Amino acid sequence: MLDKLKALKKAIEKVVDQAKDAAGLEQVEIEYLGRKGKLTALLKGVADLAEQDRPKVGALANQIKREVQQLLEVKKRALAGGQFSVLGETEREDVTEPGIRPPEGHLHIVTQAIREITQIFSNIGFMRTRYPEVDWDWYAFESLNMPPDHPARDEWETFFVDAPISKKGKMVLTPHTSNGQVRELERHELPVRMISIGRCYRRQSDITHVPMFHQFEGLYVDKQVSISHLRGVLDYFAKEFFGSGRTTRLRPHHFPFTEPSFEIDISCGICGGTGVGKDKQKCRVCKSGWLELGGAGMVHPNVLKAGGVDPKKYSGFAFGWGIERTYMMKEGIQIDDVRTPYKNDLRFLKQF
Ligand code: FA5
Repeated sequence: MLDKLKALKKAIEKVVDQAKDAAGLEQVEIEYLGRKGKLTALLKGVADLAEQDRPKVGALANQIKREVQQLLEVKKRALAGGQFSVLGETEREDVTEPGIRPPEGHLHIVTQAIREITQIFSNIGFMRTRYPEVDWDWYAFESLNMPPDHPARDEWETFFVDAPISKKGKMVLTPHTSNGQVRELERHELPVRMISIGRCYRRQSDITHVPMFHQFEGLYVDKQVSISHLRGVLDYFAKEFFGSGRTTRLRPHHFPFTEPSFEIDISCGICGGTGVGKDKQKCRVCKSGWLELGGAGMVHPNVLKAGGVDPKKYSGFAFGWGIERTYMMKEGIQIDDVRTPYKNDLRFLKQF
């Protein structure tokens, strides 16, 4: 048995050496190591040996099997390497061949909306500004005519930051972009025509609310600014952004930092302003044919004062709208849940 094994090893070494390509080598492997291979048969025969011979012969048989496997592997690599060196000699890279285009992304729909909104307002002289997303309570609430304990603060469901308290109060994740109003007035450059766009944070999540969203805040302060100016600017924006077929309405409302105050609604783009969805049930987005886009009003005298502006000489209007909701209401955009753009589902995002 031992002699047979040694002879077989020699025979394998010879045929492996002579193999010219991968197919030939595979043939050798099948012939000797396959299920019915010659070496496999010898290995099986070890079990029939007398008990005292089995350990010695078994060990040698396994050792030979390992050596043969190694030999095959080395030869396989040698043949593959050879193949590439031949390719290197016979083939050339064609640098004129068109490349493979990598997948290309695009701006997120919120960024697209921010750019469009910025452009529309810049056409009528509003300058884009940015104010902190983490700000003092003074700018987010108190300077806006909302002293501590003012009940209106509840509506903003604010995240407070665990930071040292300063003269300007606690730190908050800004729940609206209105913190930019007094910050802009403090620059003392009148008249003001600001469009401030930024992220806002509130403890809310449902079909029309996300915990992180964006607002654009308009502020116009000059001599003799009236509600007509406010209506004119908002109508201009609505026509530019949504198209002439849509209508807006002002509803009386209360904000502590504007007087009088309004909420602005737009006819719903999902149900066409009817309030009834495709399933003949109430439209799941607006429920009434109108969707609230944001608030607006004439800047409260106390806010002008907090920003160092004399309310006897100057007046102004302000508005703050949600970008996600505004985009949802755009012509042809059928997004029926404000959370969808933030799910990072490429099948959805690729459509825009
Ligand atoms: C305000 O935030 C006021 N600062 C707006 C304002 C500015 C009024 C200037 C007067 C003058 P309100 O809480 O209603 O108001 O939010 C304004 C808009 O932000 C909403 O109409 C909605 O479009 C959007 N919004 C608010 N919360 C969320 C949210 N959690 N997710 C998505 N959008 C939101």
